[in-house]
Amino acid sequence: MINDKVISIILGGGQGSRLYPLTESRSKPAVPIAGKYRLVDIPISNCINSDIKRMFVLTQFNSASLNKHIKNTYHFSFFSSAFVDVLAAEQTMTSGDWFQGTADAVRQSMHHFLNHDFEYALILSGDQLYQMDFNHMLNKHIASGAEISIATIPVNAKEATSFGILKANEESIITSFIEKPAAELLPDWVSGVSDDMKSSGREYLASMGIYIFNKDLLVELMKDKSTNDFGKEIIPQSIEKHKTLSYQFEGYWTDIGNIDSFFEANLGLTDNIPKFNLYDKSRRIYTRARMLPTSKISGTHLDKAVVAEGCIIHAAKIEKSVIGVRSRIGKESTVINTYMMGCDYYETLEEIENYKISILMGIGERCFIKNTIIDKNCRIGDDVRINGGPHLKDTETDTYAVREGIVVIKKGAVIKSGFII
Ligand code: ADQ
Ligand code: ADP
Repeated sequence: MINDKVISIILGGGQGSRLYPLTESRSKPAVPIAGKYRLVDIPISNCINSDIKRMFVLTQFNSASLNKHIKNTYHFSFFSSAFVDVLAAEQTMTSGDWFQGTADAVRQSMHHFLNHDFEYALILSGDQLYQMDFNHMLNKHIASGAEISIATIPVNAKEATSFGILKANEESIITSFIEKPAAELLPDWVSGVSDDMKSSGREYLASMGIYIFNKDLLVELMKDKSTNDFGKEIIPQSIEKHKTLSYQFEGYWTDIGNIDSFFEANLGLTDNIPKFNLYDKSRRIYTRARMLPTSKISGTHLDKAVVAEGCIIHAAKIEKSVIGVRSRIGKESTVINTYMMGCDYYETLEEIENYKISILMGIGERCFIKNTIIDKNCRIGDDVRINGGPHLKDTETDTYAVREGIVVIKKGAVIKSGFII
């Protein structure tokens, strides 16, 4: 089987984290999404659903949270060759640095990959929301005789400046590539996308940052230590020398690399028909089975609410919000346009009675919370008002940050009763 000849390499995140403060105390792949999953569950599930069973997650630092999640979630049969290995930037005889970029991350981990038998390396980003069968791409890659394949998707002019943009010929072979072109360069990069796409303004073909490399070529390219990045160096330098296929993807795909897009992607799950389908049996998204009790909700008007397991909710109203595992929300509180990640554990009745701080985990009574991300294990008192929106300037305190109008309450923060943002 062709999948047995593939290893997948998941790029778990660099230093300058655009998801800060969610990445203040954990590595990017461990960031909780959609109420019960972690970012890394998306690429791993896509691999499992494509029967690609050998996965490496490259991360900048070895967070306890990521290791615990992977160890507790992905148990494969004793007789299977499947594994998910977390490889953190490490000091070796030849390198004492953190990963300098995506290609450097792959280069520094190459000795681990070479312990395995493979012909193709599937390189994936760790911060994208999509469901894709990699076998289609793999089959096209092999059939075309390409040495590199890049998954691509049509995008509009506004999006085009933040992606790698390319042109391909009639055989879908890439003829030119530019990483994140300036807006004034765009007119030269209108590509051969379908009329349908053109009429909806999606005239540019963007790289999804998903690559297949033939092993021999990858080994060769990694020998050149002057290249640190796939998008900036490896891809633009390779297309003239090596046959590179554009594999155009038709489904839903979104990059969730910053707070704004992360927030939108999570709230998108509350749509009547979400673009990202968590209910598809054949493309299941896996995560840790927590064996939590069902959620208990009382006196709450719920409208477009996605509520995970194990919650205890007495709120007056929850609208267009994702409420994560073990969340507790007190009486007469209103939660709108909010992603509440939930809690890692419950406080026992004993702890609650003897609690030194009087603020319990979750949201207290009579609060109003809008346009907010509440990280795990936060304690929000009574009568708190958090009204995020474009009127707020970017700022940061010990307990929260504002990014493009979205208030992010930091993990474990205590917000006193009556506090107003
Ligand atoms: P970006 O997403 O901007 O563009 P980059 O910042 O290199 O590129 O990130 C790619 C992936 O690698 C992300 O998942 C990121 O978290 C991870 N990553 C970054 N640096 C890393 C490091 N040092 N170690 C480990 N992981 C790291 C890329 C391509 C574009 C393409 C977009 C699509 O360069 O051409 O259009 O992806 O999203
Ligand atoms: P995150 O990824 O959100 O940063 P972690 O994965 O590090 O969080 O923590 C989640 C785990 O930590 C849970 O499985 C929970 O069992 C455990 N945990 C953390 N703090 C406590 C605590 N005070 N009491 C009991 N369990 C805890």
